[in-house]
This record gives sequence, C-alpha cells and structure tokens, in this order.
Amino acid sequence: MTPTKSQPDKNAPAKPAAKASEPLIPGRPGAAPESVSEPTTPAEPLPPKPDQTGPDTRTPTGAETGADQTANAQQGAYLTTAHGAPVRDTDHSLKAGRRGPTLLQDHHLREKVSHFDHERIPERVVHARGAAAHGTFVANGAAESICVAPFLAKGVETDTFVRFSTVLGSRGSMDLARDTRGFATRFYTSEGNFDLVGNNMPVFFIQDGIKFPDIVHAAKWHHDREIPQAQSAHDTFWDFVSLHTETQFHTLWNMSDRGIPRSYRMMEGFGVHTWRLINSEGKTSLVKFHWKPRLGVHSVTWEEAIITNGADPDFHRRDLADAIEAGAYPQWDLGVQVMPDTEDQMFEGIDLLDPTKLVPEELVPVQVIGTMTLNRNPVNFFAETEQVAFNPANRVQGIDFTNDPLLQARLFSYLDTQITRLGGPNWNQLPINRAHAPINDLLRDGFHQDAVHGGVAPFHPNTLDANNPSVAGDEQHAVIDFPAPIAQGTNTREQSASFDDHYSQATLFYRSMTPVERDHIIAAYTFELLKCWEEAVRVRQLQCLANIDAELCAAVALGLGMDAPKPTQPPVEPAHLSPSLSQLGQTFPVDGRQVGIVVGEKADAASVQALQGALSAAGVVPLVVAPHGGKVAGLTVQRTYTTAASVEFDAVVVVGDVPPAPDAQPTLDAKAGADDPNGAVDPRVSKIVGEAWRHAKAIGLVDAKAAAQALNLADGGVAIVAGDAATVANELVTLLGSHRAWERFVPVSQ
Ligand code: HDE
Repeated sequence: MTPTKSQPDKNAPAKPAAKASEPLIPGRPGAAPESVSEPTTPAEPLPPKPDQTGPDTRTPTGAETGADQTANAQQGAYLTTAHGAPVRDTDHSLKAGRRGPTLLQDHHLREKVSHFDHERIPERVVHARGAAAHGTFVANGAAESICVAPFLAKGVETDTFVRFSTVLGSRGSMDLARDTRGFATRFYTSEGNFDLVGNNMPVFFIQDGIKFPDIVHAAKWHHDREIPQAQSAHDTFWDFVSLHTETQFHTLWNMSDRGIPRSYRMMEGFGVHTWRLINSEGKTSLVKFHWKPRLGVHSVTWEEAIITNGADPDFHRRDLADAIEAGAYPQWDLGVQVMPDTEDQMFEGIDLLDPTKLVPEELVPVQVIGTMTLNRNPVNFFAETEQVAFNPANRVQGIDFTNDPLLQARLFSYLDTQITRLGGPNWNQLPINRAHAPINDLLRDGFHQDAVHGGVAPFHPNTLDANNPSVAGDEQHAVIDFPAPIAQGTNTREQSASFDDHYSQATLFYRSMTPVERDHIIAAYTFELLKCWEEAVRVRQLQCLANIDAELCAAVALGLGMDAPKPTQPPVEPAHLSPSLSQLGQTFPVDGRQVGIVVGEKADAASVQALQGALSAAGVVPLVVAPHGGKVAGLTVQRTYTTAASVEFDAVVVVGDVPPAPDAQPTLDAKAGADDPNGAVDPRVSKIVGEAWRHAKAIGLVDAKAAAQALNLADGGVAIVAGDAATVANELVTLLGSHRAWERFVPVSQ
C-alpha cells in the first residue's frame, strides 16, 4: 500500500535533509514557489522495489576502466532529472506569473516532454507484435556425440529468453490472426549467445531470401490504404502465393489449425533451415531443430479466433504471462532430426537446403537433447520484449550454417534491420542483448555507445596493448567455420532442380490430416479466397489446390461457387503418410487451462467450492461467472455474465439454476443469445454455453437440470458430463487433456 501523510511507512528511509517548504539556506526564504500545492510535496518514499533495481543480466565491463557501468534504471528514493538533480515539482511548469506564459528556461519541462516525444521506436518490419519470457534450458547430453557446444553437455543449465510473435500485424494488432507465429529463442551460453530464430511451422514460403521483401509486401496491408491488418485474407497475398507455387506448402500450414494456436504454450517450434553441427572430433551432421511443447499442440476454432480478437485481442500475451505468474511454467523439449552430412545434402530425395521442405518425423525421429522451462515474466516490456534483437547469425562453437539460400539472406538481414530499429550499431550493449559471457570486441564508438573502453589499440594485431585481446582457439571455444567443400561451377542466379517440387509435401500434409482437420483447412481456404475480389487470383489458387488434392480443390471451389480445375500436374501419392503432422489423438497435461463455472444468484457454494478445489488441484484455473460482480452466495466472482467470454474458457460448467438475472441490463449480446423461449436460462449464459458447444469444448452440468433442458443438453452427448461436483471435475480434467471433443461433429471430408 502506498503510504499517505497520515499513515507513515515504517520502512521508509530517513527524511531528506530539506523538505520542499523548508528554507534551503538558513535565514533565507525557501526556494519553493508559493504556487506549489498538493500533490507535489513529496510523500515519505518507499524503498525501491527489488524489481526496480534494473535487470541483473548485464555483464559488468567497467572493472578494467574503473567506470561505473551498472545499468540500473531506478536508483535513489527521489525524483531527479535525467542528470540526477533532485526535482521539487513535476506537476506544474515554470511560468511568468500564475497566469503567464511558460518559460523556455524550464529545462525539466522540456526534458520531460522531449523525452516522451521520442519514446517510440520503429516496430519490427515483420513479427512486430510479440510476447516474451525468460527461462532456462537444461541439456540432457544426448547431443554431445554430434555437437561440441558446451551448453549441450549433460546437465548444463543455460539462461534463455523467448519471444513469440505474429508475423503480419502491427504492434497493436490482435493475437489470434491467422498467421505463422515466430518462436525466437536466445540461449545466453557461457560461450556467447546462440539464437534459434524459428517459427511454429517447419517450412517457409520462399526458397531464396531475395524474395522476402516481395512476399512481405504482398502479405502485409495494401499499400494504398494500409488495410487489412494482420490478415492473409486479401488479394495481394493470394496473388503472390498463387504466382509463386513454392509458397503453397507453407500456405497450407497457415490454412490448417496451426495458423490459429490455442496458446503460445501449446505451439511447436522449428528452426526451419538445416544446420550443420560439428562434434569434438570435427565430424559434422546436418540437423533440423524442433521444440516440442509438453502441453501438446492445440488450436482454436476459426469462429473462436474471430470472437477472441474482439473479446481479448491480447489473449496469447495474457495467457503466457498469467500462466508463468501462476507458476504453471510452460516447457518445451528441444529435439533434433539428425541426417548425414553428405556431399549433395539430400536425404531420401528431400533437398535439405530447400526451406520449403520438411523431413517427416516418421522418417527421421526427433531426438530430445534438452528441456526449456519459461519461468519469469519480463519486468519491462520495452526494455526486454521490444528491444531484444535476435539474429540467426549468432551462433556458438559447434553450430554452423548451411548453404540454404534463405538462411544465407537472413544472416545479413537481422543485424541490418536492428541498426535502424534500435538506432545505431550498439544495441548489443542493451541489457537484454548483452551476452552472459565476457565481451572483448574491437568495436568502438557509434550512437549510444555505453561502454568506456580502455587501451589505445582497438586493432589486431597490436604491440601497444600487448596484442590484447588475443584471438581464441578450440580450448577457448572459438566459433568454428567448418571447411565445407565449395560447389564448382559459374556464378548463376539459378537454383537447383531439386527445388522445383512445390506440391508433393503439401499433398502429404493434407492427406495426413484427420477428417476434421481437413474440414478446417477447406473452410479456411474458402473464407480467405472469398475475401479476394479478383477472380483471376481465385482461379489461379484453385489451380494450385488441384495440384495438391482433388477433394480439397473441389470442396473449396464449391464454397466459392466456381468450377474445380483439373490439375496441371497430378498430385504425387505419398508412399507413407505422416501422422505426426496432425494435432489430434493424444492427451496432454492440463496445466493453466481455464474453466468457467457459471452460477446464478442462488448458487450452491459447497458444490462450487468442491469444483474449484478439484480443478485447482489438477492445475486447472477455475473462474466463477455470476450475474454480477462482488460476491454471490459467499463466493468471490471473477467474471460476470457480461464480462465473461466463452473463448477464454477451455470448458464450461453450469452449477444450479441460472435464470435471467432480474437486474440484467438489456444488451444486444443478451438478446442475441436468446434461444430459450421458456426463459429458464439467462440469455448471456445460453450464449456462453452455446459457443462452448459449437467450439467443441467440454460442458459440465452440476444440479443444472432446468438449464440442461432449456439448452438442449439434457440428453447428454459428446463431452457433456452431468453429475456431482467431484464427478464432473474428474471427467472434465480428462476431457481437457485431449483439448476438444471434435467427435461432436460429423466431418464433411473423409
Ligand atoms: Fe525473419 N526477420 N526473415 N524469418 N524472423 C525478422 O528481424 C528475414 C525467416 C523470424 O522476435 C526481422 O529483428 C528475412 C524465417 C522471427 O524479434 C528481419 C528472411 C524464419 C523473427 C527478418 C526471413 C524467420 C524474425 C524483423 C528471409 C523462421 C522475430 C525484425 C531470408 C525460421 C524475431 C528483426 C523477434 C524477424 C528478416 C525469414 C523467423 C527483417 C530477410 C525462414 C521469429 O530481419
């Protein structure tokens, strides 16, 4: 609690020597202007909170020079100017008289407003909207035989920072856009930063980085009106992808449920490119990196995504932060698919340098090499989440690049864009970017130089500073540039013929989906293409679908009211399906899932408490939804019928009668849900339960016969459980483990 003058804080430091109203020099009038009034008299200050002392992740560099290099943002108990002079009044500008003009000499005013004027920095050109968390990675040692990197040795613990993001939307856009998600991880290893800057999909749109500006220009808003925001459902995106058929596989991932994840905690991550690992004997292997979420891979429905974007545009951001704050720390296993480093870098007909291809896990299983736990929310969004600057070029000993032409362009782009975004070349010195390893580079000066470098010889070799810093070798874990053979030939802008297959893995993906997942894909293509006004674009995209799968093409064409074209090249029948591409069919832990417990005015508190207890014990978060705020039947209300949205719950339980609340405000929402002619259920409750049903969520009924009758749930059905609180809680936890009850609906595709 903030202390007031009548309530002094015992822990406060001793009073300052002079108070604003006291004379500064004995015998002379005080400097405080007579116009200064409350609230500018300083209250007794609290000692700084522990988390206000600034990030503790910075490597001190000042020892050699004697300069104080601490990066504390908030020190001391009193307000100061940026130059450390204590400030007497920050609420009134200095004026020539009470009603006079403001004086130019009011430096505090100018400093305060001017700094504010420059608070924003450019958002990322892609992946502008994100959320992040700190964590740790513990290696299990399984990678020791293939990689010399010390952070992969058994038991080594490494600090991490992960930023998840959408790709297309601006910083203020909504979380549940249909989009690829970024999954960028920094490992602060004791040998320097390793950044695994990946996505939640294992393939990319394009094969060559020179086309990245084109795909991004096409996928972002239209350049005349800057709409639509955070969506691929528009002409320019589909114009590009239908013209560049290499994009079709990634686009199919976007149209699948992977494009609308339930949570950042429930996404896979992929390094996408093939990387070269080097072991202690200098032997190499080619690998693909995978993050496997312990909570499973889950998505929302499209209708849910649309509702969520309105009801809670920060849904994913909130979900991640809340889970970590509640102690439900999300975890991912890091795994690798290991392929031999052959001369042609092909594996079973798959070109490992082509980032539009994956290696099916049935062909090369993912081997777990460690586990990451995210356990700390950022203290300051700007300082950490916004200023973090990832770079796939940041690697450590034992990890090297391949010739993937997409990766090669990325190696240039990240540092380059960050010079603009972070205002100069010294962003590596920002606390979130600073390596947790000693830094002794020969970089000097530049905007925002924070270090006070000593010595006279920032060049190598030198004799003036005794050749310091000296270069490192294997013993000091120097980065290895593996002497990979260089391909013979002439300069060319052509690419390998093995990059020409644009469809076979798209067909494999579609055929590996379960019927309900195929339905969702068909619906997504239909929706998106109906948002394209140019018929030529729709026709061309239908042609691409025909080359992927005839059923898919026909179903989408039906929705568009167009004819399904014949394939220009018949789909390649996959020799084996890849069930690991599907999200369904497994059960997972339920940590951090949310259940809405909907009660009426006369709720049975004992039943609700029993439900709350059983659900909390299983790691699920129960939230009481009642007709009004405050308390109902002695229970604390977390949401009301008006503020609750079905989309924030993974399951809903109705306890007792939920009749229309007499004081219900007549909202449009309330009326829209009125499908209960007998008036047994508040229309807002029927809306919540109706949406939960449509979104294939489990529904529980405890002593709720009237509601069940009115909502047509009395006969039970798939994932509808009735009984006492203990039974319902138990069954719900089991049902939540498989995420959704898709069996509630008969799929159209087979
Ligand atoms: Fe990025 N990408 N990218 N990208 N990317 C950026 O870097 C770029 C690609 C990815 O949370 C930018 O600092 C090029 C693939 C993530 O801060 C920029 C190409 C993959 C993030 C950039 C690609 C990614 C970025 C924008 C094609 C998955 C967010 C701001 C050659 C493996 C990182 C920034 C964060 C961000 C360039 C393709 C992932 C412009 C040129 C493939 C997760 O430098």
